[in-house]
Amino acid sequence: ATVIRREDYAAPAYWIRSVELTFDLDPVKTLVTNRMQVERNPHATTQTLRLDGEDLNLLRVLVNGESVSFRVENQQLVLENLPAESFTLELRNTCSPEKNTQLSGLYTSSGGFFTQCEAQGFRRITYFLDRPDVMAVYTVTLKADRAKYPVLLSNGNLVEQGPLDNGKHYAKWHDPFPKPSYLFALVAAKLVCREQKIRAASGREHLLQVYVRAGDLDKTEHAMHSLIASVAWDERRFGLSLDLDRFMIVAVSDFNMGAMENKGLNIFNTKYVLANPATATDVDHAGIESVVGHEYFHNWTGNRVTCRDWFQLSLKEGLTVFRDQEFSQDLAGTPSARAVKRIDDVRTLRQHQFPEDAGPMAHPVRPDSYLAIDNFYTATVYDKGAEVVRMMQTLVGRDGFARGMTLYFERHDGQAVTCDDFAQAIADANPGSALAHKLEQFKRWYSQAGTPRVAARGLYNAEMRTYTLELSQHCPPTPGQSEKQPFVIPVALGLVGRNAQPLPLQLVGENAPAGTERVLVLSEAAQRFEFTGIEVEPVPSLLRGFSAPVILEDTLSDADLLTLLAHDADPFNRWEAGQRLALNRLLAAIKGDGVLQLDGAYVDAMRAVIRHPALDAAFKELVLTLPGESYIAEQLEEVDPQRIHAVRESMRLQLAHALHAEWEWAYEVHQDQGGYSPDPVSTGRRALVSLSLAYLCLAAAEKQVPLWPGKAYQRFKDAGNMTDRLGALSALVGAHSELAAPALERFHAMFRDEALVVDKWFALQATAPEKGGRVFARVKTLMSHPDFSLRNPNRARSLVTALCFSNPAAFHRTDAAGYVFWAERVLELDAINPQLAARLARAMDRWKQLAEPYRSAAREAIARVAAKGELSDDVREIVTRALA
Ligand code: HT7
Ligand code: ZN
Repeated sequence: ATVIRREDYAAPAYWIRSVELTFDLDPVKTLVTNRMQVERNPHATTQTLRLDGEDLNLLRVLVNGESVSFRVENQQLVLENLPAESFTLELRNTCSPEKNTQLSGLYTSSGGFFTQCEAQGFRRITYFLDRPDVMAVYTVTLKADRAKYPVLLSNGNLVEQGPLDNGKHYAKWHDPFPKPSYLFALVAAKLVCREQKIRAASGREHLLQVYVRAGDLDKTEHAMHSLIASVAWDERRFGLSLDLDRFMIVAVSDFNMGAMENKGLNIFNTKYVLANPATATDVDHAGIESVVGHEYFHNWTGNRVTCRDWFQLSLKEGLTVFRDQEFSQDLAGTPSARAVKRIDDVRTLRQHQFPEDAGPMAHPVRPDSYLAIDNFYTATVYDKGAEVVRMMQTLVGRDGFARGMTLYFERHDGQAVTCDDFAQAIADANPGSALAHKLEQFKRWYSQAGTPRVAARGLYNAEMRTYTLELSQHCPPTPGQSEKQPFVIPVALGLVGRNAQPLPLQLVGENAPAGTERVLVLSEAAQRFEFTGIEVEPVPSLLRGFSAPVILEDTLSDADLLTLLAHDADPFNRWEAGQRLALNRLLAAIKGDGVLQLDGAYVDAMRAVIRHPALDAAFKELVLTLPGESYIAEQLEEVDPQRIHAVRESMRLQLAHALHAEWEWAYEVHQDQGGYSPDPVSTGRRALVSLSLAYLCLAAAEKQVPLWPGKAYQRFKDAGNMTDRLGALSALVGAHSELAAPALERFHAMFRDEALVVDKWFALQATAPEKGGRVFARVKTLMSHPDFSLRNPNRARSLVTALCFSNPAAFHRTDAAGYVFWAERVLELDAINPQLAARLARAMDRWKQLAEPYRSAAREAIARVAAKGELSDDVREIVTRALA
C-alpha cells in the first residue's frame, strides 16, 4: 500500500496515441490483444516504461513486432531499452470476467459482459498507462458467441460487424475522440433497446439508444425522455452539443455506483434507468432524470475536457453535479419547484458532506493524498465541489458563468487539466468580478477542508435608521490542517420588515438601493456592512438559497424565525426557518430532561403552513418533515442516538395528534386526479398525502383506532402507482401497525420478480423506526432471506447500508450488537467487493462523537476490523483514519 500525493504529480514518460484492442470474450478466460502506438515524452526524465496491470495473465510482449525482455513488479509491466521515439507495443493477456466480483474492470452480470474502468479498472483488462492524462484513440474489436451475446458494443461508431466460425460473431468500433482509459467501455450481452432519432438544435441528427434486458423495455421511456431533455438543455444553456452520431445507455444490475459516463456508451445501474409508474416512485423518477443528465453532461465536462490526475476529480464531478442540479431546476420550472429542488440538494449536502467534513475522512475538494482513489468519490468532491462551482456563478452572475464556460472549452477542449485551470477561465471571462479580484483566496475552497462557520449579528439604530450587520468566519481544524485562512463567502441576503415587506438594501456610501436582495462578499475574518434608510427594525434573511456551504450561527429568536417562516420572499430561508424552529425544540429536549412538550406557537405555525392557500404541496411537505436523526446528531457535542430517536418520535407523535384535522384535510384534498405523471406538482401532492397518512396512522396506533391503518391498507392494495403504494406501506410500517406484516408479505408476493422493488422491500424494513430492538432483529433475519445476497451491490445496500447509515436507533445499540454486525459485514464484503466494503466501513466515521457506552464499543469494533491481516487498501484507509 503506497500513499499517492498530489505534489508528486509528473507527466508520464511515454504517451499512448492510439490503441487497437481485440477481445475474445469468454467468461472464464477472455483473451485481450492490445496494440498501442507509443511515443516517448521528450520532457520525461526516465526512459523506463511502466504499465499498470492487476489480476492479469500476461502471454506476450512485442515491440515493433519483436519479442523483448520485460519484467513484472509491483503490479506493473516494466520495459527498458525501448526505441528512441515512437514504436508499436503489442501485448496479449487473459483475464477472468466471471471471477471478477469487485465489479471493476471486465466482469459478468446476468450472463453478459460489462466493464467499469473509472478510476483504475482498465488495468484489470490489460496493461496500460492507466492514468487520465494519457489520452488515446481507440479501435475495438469484440468477438463472442452470437447466441449468448447478440449485442456487442463499445465506444464511438460501429465500423464493421459480421459472423465468425463456431457460432461466433464480431463487431468493430472506432472512437475518433482521444480519451483516457477510464472512459473505455464494452458490453456484450443479450439485450434489447429503445431507440429514438433526434435532430439537435445544431441540425445534426443523432441516434439515442437505451439497452436493457428483454423484460424491461416497458421501463425505459422516462430514461429516454430524460436523455432527450438533457441534450436540448446543454445546447440551450451552455451551447454544448452532442458530438457523436450515436449515444448509448446500457443498464446493468450489478454496479458499484450510480452510472458511468464512458464516451458514447454510458453504463448505468438499473436503478437509474428502469422506471414505470407501477414499479418506480417519484423519487426514483427524479433520480433517473438527474443521473441521466449527469452522465450526459460529462460528455463535455469530464470527457472532452478531462482531469490531469485523480486529485482533480472535482474538476469534472463538482462541475457536473452543479450542471445536473441546474438542469433539474430548469426542468422543474416555477420558482417554487426550483426551490424545492434546491432544498433537496442542500439536505443531501448537510446529511452527507457536513458530517464528512467534521469527521476522520475530512479532505479538501481537491484532496492532497490517498491510498485508494475509490475512497475519494465522496460527498466533498461531488456535492461540496458543486457548491464551489455554484459560488463562482453567484459571484460572476449567470451570464458571466456561461461566458466562463465558453472560455474554458476554448482553452482546454481535448486536454487533461486542473481545478485551477477551470477557476482561471471563469475569472478571466469576468475581469471586473469579485471572483477575479479574489481568485487566489477563493481557491482556498479547493485546498482547505472543513465546513466554515459564519457568525452573524445585526444591530438596528432606530434613530439613524441604519442596520449594521457584523459577519465573521472561522473554520474548525480538520485532520492535517490545524489552521485555516479566511474563505471568500458570498452571502445572499434580504431584510424583512416586521410587517412582512422586503426592505431596500443600500449600503452607506451608495447612491441608491440595490434592490431588496443582494450578495455581500465576506472575505475577511470579520467584516461589518452598514445599511442605510432602514425604516423599521428588520429580521435578516441571510445566506438565501444557501449561497455558500457554511454553517450559519445567528441570533435569531423564535419570533424572528416565525416571521421568516411566514413572510420571507426566499423560499429556501422560509423552509430553513421552519426547520430551525423544530430543531430548537428537539435540541432543548435532548440536552435537557429528554421530554419534549410541543408549544402552541410551533403548532400554529405548522398549521398555517399546511392550510396556506398559496404554498405548493411539495414545499409544505418539506417544511413539515422533521430534521432527520443524523442531522440532529451533527448539532450535538455528544450523541446518544437512542435519546435523539425517543425525542424525535415523541415530537412526531405530538404533531400527529395536534394537527390531526389538518392531516385529514391534506390527505383528502391532495388526492391524485387522473393518471400518473412525475411532474413537480403531482409529485408534491403525493408526497404530502403520504406524509399525512403516516401521521394519521401514527396517531391511530397510539389510540389503537383502526380507521386510518385500515384506510392505509386499502390504499396500499388499490394504489395505481408505486409512490402511493410504498407511501401507504411505509405509513403502516412506520406506525408499527398490525397490518404492516400482511402488507409487507403481499408486497413481496406482488413484486418478487422485480429486483429494484425487492430492494425497496428490504430497505423499508431496514429503515423502519426502531421499537424495542425489533427492527434490528428483523434485519438479521432478512440476511438469510432467499432473495438476499451481499454480492449484488443494490441488494447489499438495501439491507446492510440502509441499517447502518439510515437507522441510527436500530444500529447504535447499548449491547453493541449493531457494531458487531457492521464489523462482520465489512470483512465479509471486503473479500468480495472492497469498494463496497469501504463505503460500508464509513458508517462508523463519527464514532468519536458518541456518548458511552456506544463510543467504546464502536472503537473496539473498528479496531477488530483494522486488526484483520488481509484487508484491502480501500477498507484499511477508512479504518486507519477512523482510529487516528
Ligand atoms: N464518474 C463515475 C464514477 C464511477 C465510479 C468510480 C469508482 C468506482 C465505480 C464507479 N462507477 C462510476 C460516476 C459519475 O460521477 O458520473
Ligand atoms: Zn459524475
